[in-house]
Amino acid sequence: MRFHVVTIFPDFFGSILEHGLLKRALAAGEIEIRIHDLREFTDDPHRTVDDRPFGGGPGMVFKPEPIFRAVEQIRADSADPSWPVILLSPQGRLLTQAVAEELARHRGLILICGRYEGVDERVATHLTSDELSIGDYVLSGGELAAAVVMECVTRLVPGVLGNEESAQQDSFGEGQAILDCPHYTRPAEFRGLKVPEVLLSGNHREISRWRRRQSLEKTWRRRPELLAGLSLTAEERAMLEEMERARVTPAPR
Ligand code: 9D3
Repeated sequence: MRFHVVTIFPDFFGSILEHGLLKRALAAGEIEIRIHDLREFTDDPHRTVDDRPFGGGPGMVFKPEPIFRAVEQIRADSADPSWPVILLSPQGRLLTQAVAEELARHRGLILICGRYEGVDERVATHLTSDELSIGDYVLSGGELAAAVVMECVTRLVPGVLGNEESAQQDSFGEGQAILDCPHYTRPAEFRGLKVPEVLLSGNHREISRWRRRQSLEKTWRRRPELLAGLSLTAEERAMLEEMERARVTPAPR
């Protein structure tokens, strides 16, 4: 998988490439990441990437020419024309695990990071194949979002994760979205806080029942909209009915 990133902050990506999964995948040659400084694709002495919005209003807008030039040069040098060109913007469709799985099927991605108030709309309509947002909150630009896309797509590249950490086991993999159960490690008692007895019991049937119940309860409290997408066993449906009956106040946490 080859990622191209177009940004006005090329240095931003330094540390994320030097840690954890991305570092490992880069070292193993499973992925390549090429960062392109948008200002290199300007042609004026001030290396101007933005301008005032037509129609007036506050803020500045990324000009189309440097972005078109950057993508055209990336394509000419080292990208397949079929690779998606993705604009990271608050107006994009939401990045989900399903979207990441779809992106991971390509051999490469070209990611364009916006900034300021926005990007000239002709970039979205005539250059990019997709526009993605990572969630309903305001960031100052697309750089963090591009890093998020690279991280979650890289985890899906075959060979990047070992068997043990296989992406298939993730709670948001294969359409089964349920929150994870709580985890504990030693000590069995910490400042008077005890690990649930069942986890120390050695009874593996009871342990998996407890974990499933905890997962369901956490999902029911915090992300009830996810429950609709689950295919539940009779036992799990019974657990949920019990929670409803107990009318445990949907509390924070
Ligand atoms: C004034 C209205 N704002 C649009 C909702 C302006 C605006 C806010 C934030 C324009 C650009 C930005 C910068 N954000 C991104 O480029 C961005 C983003 C985000 O803010 N949230 C979630 N995902 C993304 S991906 C890129």
